[in-house]
Amino acid sequence: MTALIELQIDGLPGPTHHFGGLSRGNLASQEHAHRRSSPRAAALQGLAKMRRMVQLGVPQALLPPLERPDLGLLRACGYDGDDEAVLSAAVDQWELLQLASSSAFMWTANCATVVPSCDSRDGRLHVVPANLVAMSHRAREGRQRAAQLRQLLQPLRSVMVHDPLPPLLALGDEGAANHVRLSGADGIGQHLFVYGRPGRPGDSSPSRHPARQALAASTAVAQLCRLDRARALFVRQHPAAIDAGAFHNDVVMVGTRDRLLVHQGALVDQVAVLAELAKRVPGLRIAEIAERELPMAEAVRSYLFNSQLVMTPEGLVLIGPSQAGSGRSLACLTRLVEQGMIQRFELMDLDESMANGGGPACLRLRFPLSGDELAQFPAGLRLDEARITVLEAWVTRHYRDRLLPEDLGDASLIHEGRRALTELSSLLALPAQHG
Ligand code: SUG
Repeated sequence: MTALIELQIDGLPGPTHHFGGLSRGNLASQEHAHRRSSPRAAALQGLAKMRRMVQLGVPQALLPPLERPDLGLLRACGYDGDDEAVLSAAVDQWELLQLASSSAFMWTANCATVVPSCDSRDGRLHVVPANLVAMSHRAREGRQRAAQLRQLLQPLRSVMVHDPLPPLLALGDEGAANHVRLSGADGIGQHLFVYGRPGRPGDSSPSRHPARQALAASTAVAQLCRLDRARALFVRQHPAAIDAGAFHNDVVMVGTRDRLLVHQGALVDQVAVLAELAKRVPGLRIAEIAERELPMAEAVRSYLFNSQLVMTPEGLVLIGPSQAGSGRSLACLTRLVEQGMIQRFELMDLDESMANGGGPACLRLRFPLSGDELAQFPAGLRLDEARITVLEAWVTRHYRDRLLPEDLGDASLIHEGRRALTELSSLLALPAQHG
């Protein structure tokens, strides 16, 4: 059994990072709607997390931002002329302008589902970019990411980047935010796919907030990834969890290898699901946090479960958001250390991302790779501390310190964004990307 190395691929917000209030059911996005944002702080906070990973000895890479404003979207709506004219003409179409300016691609957990080559029947590393159709401001990401990933991951011989699933609500796919790969001592991967939309007879809908992931999408993704049925389990997010603000399963669950941390109210039939997982994953250790220890509403506020669990030379370290550093969330973390579930934890300030509902785990996509695959991974995307220092200077040069929603109509953002991306491509020695 070849040992898998988990590469963390983080996204970065672009220069139009703002609080659009665009995600219904995402309580932080609603609460911070239309406040002033700091694209620069958002990017620097993300880079600080990446730096910490590198310092911990965790392999880390970066996925460059997509180009925004998305003038292609505006042109498709009939706005024409040169780029400035297109943006200026759309200024009174407030909602459309926000959709075109969304920087939500920064949360790369939603970018794709990844199945390692040791788990697929054809021995390929499968990447299925998520179609993200549930939210209009994210639905353009899928095809754009697929094109970007195909271009950037070319050196990886085993990789197969699929097309996103067809853009149907009934095939709504949110990527790795609703997928957990576990493996026990035998190294065999077990894949937990969590769907939210009613998918089987008798499934009820959440009553307050929309569910995003469809069962049909999860099964399609598993099929595209050539996963044997015996390696995949399809389970349902609890509608009450969605109604409490867990719009993605990774707001109430995180797992890796033989560890699973989960809130008691995360899933329908949770007792049976956890028993089945324990059967399938030899040596699996489950920390199920009870409602009385940490009420669901508090778990959603602190984003405790949206932490990263990373393997380091000193053992499994949990990287969580600073919001989890007090009250009952802190007590849970302390207990996890005492129980030996994790070696220790560190909390980070990711406030600009958190204010839009994105914690540490939302900001990264995990690529489980063999040693050979890691060696083939594009060097331009890999990060070390020196490169992160260069990127911090790049952010400071190109990202505004403050952005108000009404600034989104400012045509200079088009040029600022392009200059930033062009320079990033040359800093990382990547092929230039536009469109
Ligand atoms: O899709 N927020 C994102 C947050 C994604 C978090 N990802 C994971 N849990 N994996 C979303 O709801 C808010 C954008 C705004 O309101 O401007 C936003 O899209």
